[in-house]
Amino acid sequence: MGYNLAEKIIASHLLSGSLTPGEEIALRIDQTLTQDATGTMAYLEFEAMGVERVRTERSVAYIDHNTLQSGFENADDHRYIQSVAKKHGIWFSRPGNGICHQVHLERFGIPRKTLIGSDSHTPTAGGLGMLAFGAGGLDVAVAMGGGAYCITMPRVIKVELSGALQPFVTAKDLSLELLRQLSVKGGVGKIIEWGGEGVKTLSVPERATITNMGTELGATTSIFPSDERTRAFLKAQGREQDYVPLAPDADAAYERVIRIDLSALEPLIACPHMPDRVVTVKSLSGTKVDQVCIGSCTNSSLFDMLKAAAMLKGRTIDPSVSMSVSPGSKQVLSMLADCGALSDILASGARLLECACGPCIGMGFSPNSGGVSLRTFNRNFEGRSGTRDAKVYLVSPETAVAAALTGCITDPRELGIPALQVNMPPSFKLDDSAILPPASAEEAASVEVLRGPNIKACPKGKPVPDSLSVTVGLKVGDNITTDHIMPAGAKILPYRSNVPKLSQFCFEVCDPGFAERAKALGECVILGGSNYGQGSSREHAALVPLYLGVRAVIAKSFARIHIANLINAGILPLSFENSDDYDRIAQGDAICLKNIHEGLESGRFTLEVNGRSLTLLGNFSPRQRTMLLAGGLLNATREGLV
Ligand code: MIC
Ligand code: SF4
Repeated sequence: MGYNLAEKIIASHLLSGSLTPGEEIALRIDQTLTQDATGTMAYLEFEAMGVERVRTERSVAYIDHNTLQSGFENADDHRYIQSVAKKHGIWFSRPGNGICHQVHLERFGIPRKTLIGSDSHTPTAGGLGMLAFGAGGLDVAVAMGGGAYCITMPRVIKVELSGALQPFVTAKDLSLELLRQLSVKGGVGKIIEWGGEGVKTLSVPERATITNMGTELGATTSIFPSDERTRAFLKAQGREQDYVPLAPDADAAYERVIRIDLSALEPLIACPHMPDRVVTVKSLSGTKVDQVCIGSCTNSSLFDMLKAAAMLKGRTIDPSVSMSVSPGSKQVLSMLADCGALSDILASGARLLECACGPCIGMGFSPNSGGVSLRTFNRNFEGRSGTRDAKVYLVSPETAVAAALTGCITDPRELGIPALQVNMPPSFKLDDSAILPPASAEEAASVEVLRGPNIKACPKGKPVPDSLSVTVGLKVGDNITTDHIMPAGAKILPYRSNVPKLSQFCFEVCDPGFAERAKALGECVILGGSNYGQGSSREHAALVPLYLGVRAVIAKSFARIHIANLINAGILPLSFENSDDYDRIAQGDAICLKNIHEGLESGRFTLEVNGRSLTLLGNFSPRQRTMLLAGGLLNATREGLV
């Protein structure tokens, strides 16, 4: 049997395990990336490991999330990341240079290589034929130190594309269509591989939009072949030497094949507050819109910006709409300026924001109270925009501009604008002056690491005990995101390196009293529904509960990166054998878990609650058992156990 794309890269990077789905595999990692909101913690963890110089082929630290400096915190963290990167062999992308995924695609991604990043949208690089995973900061720190990245071998599904996108229908609509079909849980445990004749019609930035949003499906990663379009993109980036072809073998096998005819797609929109609440734009036609945002790692390429500019040229946005445009990188912004498209955007009445995540993570530009915001982003979780009662919809740049021009949700095909003719340039503007190289090995010793007062110690994991008698500190429902567990936004993000302060906001969206209650309880467990912890890779969604005394999370099912982060933190994640048992436990109940150590071996645990005995499951690999018994990955690494 031949190999598919994912198997080819996995086979060539496999350190242990086999390509059997469900088995734990250890992969050699060629490249890593971090961003600033998760990076400070990742580099503190890296420092704690005592490795002098990164052992990857390329590691890059980006500053793109915490760019509002309304106090010393973010500026201090940026200085820390810059100095620690310089000392340990890591490239540093300065604030203003762009969003990590966009810049990595432009300047560093290489087909057939492996990449892990402390950001859940790291699979964006799959648009270039890279096998790229979002991971917790600690996993990235371990990979920087030359350690393996361990995951459960996923099943690989193929999406076979035919036809070609019609005018005003985009790669974003294709992503939304897959979310409509599969839901935010549909990709869990799977790699999504894109193939078929239709692939040739998609440029690398369009492919990157699609692999970016594979994260919203819960997929382990997504990947496109590396072909002549990939070569053309790399050549235009002055990196043709990085081109390597990648195609599946003719007899490659897939768990399932989904067929999509690109020609049959139409503009789609995801409704509040989940990326899979997808309907046609037409069906919401006429809904009043208050705000429109174009940007984020999903839709901020030069291609996306040029399309938006072409639609805005010579037109003005509706006076009732506030519109922002955040180009994905300095390269995109300066090329927009050079060709005059930036003037068209500004003349339309849109506001230019810096090349950063910005409104996507609530770093400014929050909507008005109860406002309707149409965004070209990838997530619309409740409260994420910074305005609790805002209604955020996810759309393509074309649909976003249509709403900005008319003041209400509008199918862009109905504007009467002729089909857009936007071609990628034969060469991009190359200026890497905002990417600082690390110090040489000789100079490194004299580089001082600069730490500000916002950096506080990381909480220490405790070994999982043999029995646990605690209270259910919180009960939540299905699809709880990491934005619920550990909210972000301009007010909270500056405390990412200060867990005690950050802990005040834990679960604030669901239950503002949780943090105080957990502290009063001393130790507790959390009860969750299905797909618990979906969304971001932020390990703070595990570290903060650890700090608050959470010893176990019992849920119907977990999202991939979050369950890894819980285990890395030494928090026991267990699921129900019978999911109806979820209804038999209430917040405030006293529970007792006995013979946990035996359960770690057998995969079965007994929970006593309200006079009943319930069975919980937890199938851990030997490595995961070691981590849980050591109180997390950092302890296990320090003790030389993994
Ligand atoms: C996000 O989109 O939620 C983030 C902010 O980029 C996160 C990382 C973080 O929380 O710092 C992600 O996607 O992993
Ligand atoms: Fe930044 Fe938003 Fe992308 Fe996360 S999803 S990396 S916050 S742009």
